[in-house]
Amino acid sequence: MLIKQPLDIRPSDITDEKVYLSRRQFMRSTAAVVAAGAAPALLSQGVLARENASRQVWVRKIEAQIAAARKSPFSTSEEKTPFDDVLEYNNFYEFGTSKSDPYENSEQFEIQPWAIKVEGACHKPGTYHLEDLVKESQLEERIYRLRCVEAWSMVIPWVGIPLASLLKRFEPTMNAKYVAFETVVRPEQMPGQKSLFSSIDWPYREGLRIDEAMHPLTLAAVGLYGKILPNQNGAPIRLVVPWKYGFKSIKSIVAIRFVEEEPYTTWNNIAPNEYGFYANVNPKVDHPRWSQKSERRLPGGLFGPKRIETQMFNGYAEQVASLYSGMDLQANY
Ligand SMILES: Nc1nc2c(c(=O)[nH]1)N[C@H]1C(S)=C(S)[C@@H](COP(=O)(O)O)O[C@H]1N2
Ligand SMILES: [Mo]
Repeated sequence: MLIKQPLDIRPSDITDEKVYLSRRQFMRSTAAVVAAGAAPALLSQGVLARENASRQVWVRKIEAQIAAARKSPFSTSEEKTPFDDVLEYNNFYEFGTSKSDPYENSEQFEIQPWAIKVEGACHKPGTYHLEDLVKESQLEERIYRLRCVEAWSMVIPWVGIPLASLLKRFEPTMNAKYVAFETVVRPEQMPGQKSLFSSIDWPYREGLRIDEAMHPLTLAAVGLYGKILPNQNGAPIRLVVPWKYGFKSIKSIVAIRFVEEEPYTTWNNIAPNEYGFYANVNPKVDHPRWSQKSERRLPGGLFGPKRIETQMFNGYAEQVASLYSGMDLQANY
């Protein structure tokens, strides 16, 4: 019996993640059945080794492209948050709700191959393989401030594709007023999605107005600190919208949908009075339970936390304020 191995599967063969996943599960269970029989270990090891090899080839390719990323004038010269802090202090509820959970629980998460479903108001809907999308893109390094709604912040050197250039390939139509994004659902690899106590109705969903999505600052990140994006930071592809609270920057994206109405977004739906659709960083609009006037910049100093003032639009007002001219930012928080 012939079973296609990952190395033989070309991106064009991959139609749908579900199809792929069942193929992979099939391979696993086949391996398991064979393992129970005559020539066990060798065969199942062969399958795993090929999966590993395929992943490594992919990582090498993408990291070569990351190394060749173009520097951006949008980068801040502020001191970067050290790599370890970026890796070990995260919000990624799919892996658990405490800050160290994503680091501790995401090691088994599989990022290759990765398909993205593109739907809605565009001329080129379909299922795209991430490998193809990245291969045909010029990557940029963007050192951005990241301001979480919980009032902590970091400075992170991302590498990615300007979202506008990615979205333009799908040729959105005039009806595309918003873009909706979804994170993968994979409870077998994401313990937070199995939790009975989760307040989130999976998948995690986010969205932007089309002009926000097309703004030159908006990035689809595939790397950070010159490496492929770590699992806990939203591998293999996540949004980075630097003038908005961190929860808008959705991780591990598997679906992009061009829509006419403001889409469902996860935190806005859980607590609309606390988390708006816009979620622009704004020191003048406090969270109902805490002030947004200042933030804790990570890491802390020798003598305790480093408190700094929060800037309007997280310091990107010059570039983005015009997107909201005439809008009441107290009402549209
Ligand atoms: N799918 C998904 N995306 C997510 C989150 C999440 O829980 N799930 N958390 C958000 C929040 S609240 C923040 S602050 C940033 C954190 O990104 P980082 O862990 O890479 O610093 O990711 C955002 N994207
Ligand atoms: Mo956040």
